[in-house]
Amino acid sequence: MGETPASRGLHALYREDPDRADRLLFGRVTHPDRRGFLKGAGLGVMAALVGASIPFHRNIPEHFIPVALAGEAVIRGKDGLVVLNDRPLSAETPAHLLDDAITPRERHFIRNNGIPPAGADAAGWTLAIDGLVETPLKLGIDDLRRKFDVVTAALTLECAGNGRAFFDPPADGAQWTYGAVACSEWTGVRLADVLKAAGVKAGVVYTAHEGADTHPSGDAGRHPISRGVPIAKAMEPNTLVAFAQNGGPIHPMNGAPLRLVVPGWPGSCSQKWLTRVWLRDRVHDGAKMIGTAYRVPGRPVAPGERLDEAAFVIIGAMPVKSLITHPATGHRTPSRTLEARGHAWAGERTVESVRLSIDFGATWTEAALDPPVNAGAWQNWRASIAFPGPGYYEIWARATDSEGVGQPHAIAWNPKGYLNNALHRVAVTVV
Ligand SMILES: Nc1nc2c(c(=O)[nH]1)N[C@H]1C(S)=C(S)[C@@H](COP(=O)(O)O)O[C@H]1N2
Ligand SMILES: [Mo]
Repeated sequence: MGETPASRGLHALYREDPDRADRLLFGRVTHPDRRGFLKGAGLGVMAALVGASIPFHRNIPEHFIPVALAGEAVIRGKDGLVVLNDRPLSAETPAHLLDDAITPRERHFIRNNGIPPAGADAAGWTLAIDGLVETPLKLGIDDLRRKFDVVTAALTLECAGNGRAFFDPPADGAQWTYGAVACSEWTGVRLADVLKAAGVKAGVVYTAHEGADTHPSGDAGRHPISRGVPIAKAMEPNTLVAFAQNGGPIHPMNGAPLRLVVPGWPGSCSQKWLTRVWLRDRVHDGAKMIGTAYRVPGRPVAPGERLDEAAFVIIGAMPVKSLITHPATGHRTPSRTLEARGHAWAGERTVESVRLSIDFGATWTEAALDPPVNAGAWQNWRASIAFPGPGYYEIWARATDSEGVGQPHAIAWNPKGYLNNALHRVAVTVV
């Protein structure tokens, strides 16, 4: 439970290695003859980020950062997200902006491992279902709508690296604090129905997912990310192939026009810009499935301990966690009472209780906790808090799941900075 590390900022990224920054953010390749000339997909990405076409794009100098993106993140259709930048665009939502029961599209975090496709078009989109199936399918989004039950569900997505910023010793990767989690309402079809239509052959063990984004290296043969899930997880009724978010189009950075939503598992299983799901007779070995990606040691380890790759296991269901979305940390108030509220979720389990403490964990009181609106949705909680007098307080929240497993006070350290579900604390000063 450490300090929020200062974001390095886009400018720092450009200072360290401007060519790499260009490539990571915009897929912009510096040509020796026309240095910095931005075109094609890179231009599309920049236009999508600033929210308009760029009439004078030919004048853009090399290593240029649109002022709209510098400092405070201003991403078209996004509100108040903080850009992290050691990878292709990643942006998280401050906890107090996640106050809504259903996360608005403009506050859903963004985690890109590659260069998003520019101008992804719903009309021409196709999803291939192949591998170990009776009948390989190619389906447009209209086919999905027409041939299968269309369902809507509030589904929690959390990056497995959420909370990595607090690791000590630090872990490489996007330095998420609390805000790589969201629960939007997704509309689409059940992946199970689509796979059944193709006919799942005997011996299928795992799915393999592919999307239309491209690798930051520019190598067309490499996927930025291609993960999968055990076939049983793919066949669960709340694993969706989604074409709408909160009743409207999916945000371009959240995978429009088609994505998977696999609630309760690492966000990385929910392939964005989904073009293909293939079925395999073994655990998928695509990009970010192998080595130590999205894996944790199979046993507790000491902070900083070095381990053999063989000691790592693939992350499945995410652990129990809670977030305080009101008050915002740093809240100052003359009032001795306030209503605290937030969300809690527990992978494939439900949350049984959320308890709050204002005395650094000496005593705890139970918050009022709603059931999930549907399987896979986070649960909302609220509690009235009374402070004994003026001074500095911390509100601590601790959720316990349906199996009696609670959030830890300290991080269960692991080398890649995954699964930090230590309890959330916010500072409140009563004046
Ligand atoms: N095609 C594609 N799908 C992807 C990713 C990506 O980089 N490319 N990132 C994954 C990761 S690591 C996470 S946490 C979620 C984040 O979804 P979001 O960006 O919509 O919040 O998308 C997943 N799906
Ligand atoms: Mo992620």
